[in-house]
Amino acid sequence: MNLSALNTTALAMVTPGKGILAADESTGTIKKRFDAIKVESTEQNRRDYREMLFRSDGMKYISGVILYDETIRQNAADGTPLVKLIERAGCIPGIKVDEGTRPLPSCPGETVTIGLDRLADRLTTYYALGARFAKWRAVIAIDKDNIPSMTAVHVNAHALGRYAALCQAANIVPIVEPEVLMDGDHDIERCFEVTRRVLDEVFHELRIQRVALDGMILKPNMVVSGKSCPEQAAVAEVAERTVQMLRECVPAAVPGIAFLSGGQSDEDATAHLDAMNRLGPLPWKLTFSYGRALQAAPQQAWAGKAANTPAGQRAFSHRARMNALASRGEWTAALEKEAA
Ligand code: 5MM
Repeated sequence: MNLSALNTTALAMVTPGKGILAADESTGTIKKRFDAIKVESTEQNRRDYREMLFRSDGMKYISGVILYDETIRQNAADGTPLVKLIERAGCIPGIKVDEGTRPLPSCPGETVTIGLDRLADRLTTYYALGARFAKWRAVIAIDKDNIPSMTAVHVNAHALGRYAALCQAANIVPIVEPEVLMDGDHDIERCFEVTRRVLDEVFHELRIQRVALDGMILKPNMVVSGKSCPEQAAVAEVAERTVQMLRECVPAAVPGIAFLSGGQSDEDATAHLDAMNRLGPLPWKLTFSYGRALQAAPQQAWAGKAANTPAGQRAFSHRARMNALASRGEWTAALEKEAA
C-alpha cells in the first residue's frame, strides 16, 4: 500500500474550486433518469450522454468522476476510451464498486449494501482500467423514532470499513458514503442525531479495520429536515448543524468531505455547501460529489437529441461552476441568474 500516493490522490479530489461528478448511476437508476426526459436507456444513449458531459468545458471545475462498470469500459463515438477523455480534462477517474442494496433480514424497511465478494480482484481490474478512487454507498433509512436500527447502522458501517481497507490495499482511495436518506417527516434535530450516530459507528469501524484516514474521502449527507417535514430548516441552520456534526465526528486527518446532494434542489445543494464553507476555517476541505444536483439540468437540456449537446454542456458547466464557487464560499444567488 502506497500511503503517500493515496494521500496525494485524496487531496487532489478535494482541490479548492473543484468537486466530484457522481456519474455512477447503475443501469436501473440511469433508466429512471432517462425515462423522466423520455429517452430510451440504450448503451449508446448512455455513452452519448456521458461523453457529452466529459467533453464539456465544465470539467475544469471537476476533480474526479465516479463511473459505473459499463462506463469505465466504454469508448467515445470516435473510439477514445471515456477514461482517457476524463484524464485529458485533468480529472481523476473513479469507480462505484458496491453492488447495490438488499433487504436486511428482521429489519423491515432497512437495507445492507452488498459487493464485498471478490472485491479485491475487481479492484485490481479497475486499477488497470485507470480508476484511482472508488465509491461504496451505504443507505440508511430514517424515521422519527425507531429507524435506523442498531443492526442496520452496524452492518453497513462494517461493510464500509471492509471496502475501505480493501481499496487502500489496492492503492485506490475509498470514498466512504454513508447516506442517511432525506425521505420522511423527521425534523433536522433527528437528522443530526441519526447522522452523528452513523458517522460515529463508521469511524469506529474504519479504525478497527486499520483504514488510513488521510487516504480516504468521506461522502456524507448534509443535516437537513426530512423532505416531508412541515418545518424546513433554512440554509444557515443546515450549514451550522452539518458543520457542528462533522466537527464532532470526523477526525482532522481526513483530507476532505465531498457531500452527496440526496434529492435537494440544485440551488439548495449549492447554497448549503457555500454557507458551510463560509463558516471556516475548518479542519477538512468541504466540496461536492453530486449526482442529481449536477446532472438534472443538463439532462433536461439535452433530452437525448444530438442537436442539444451544446445546451446540455452549458447547463452542466453552469452547475459545475456554481458548485465550484460554493466549494470556496464564493457563490451568490445573483450568480445563479447568469445564463446557463
Ligand atoms: C449517481 O447516483 C449514484 C448511484 O446510485 P445507484 O447505485 O442507486 O444507481 C449515487 O450513489 C450517488 O453517487 C450519490 O447518492 C450522490 O448522488 P446525489 O444524486 O445524491 O447527489
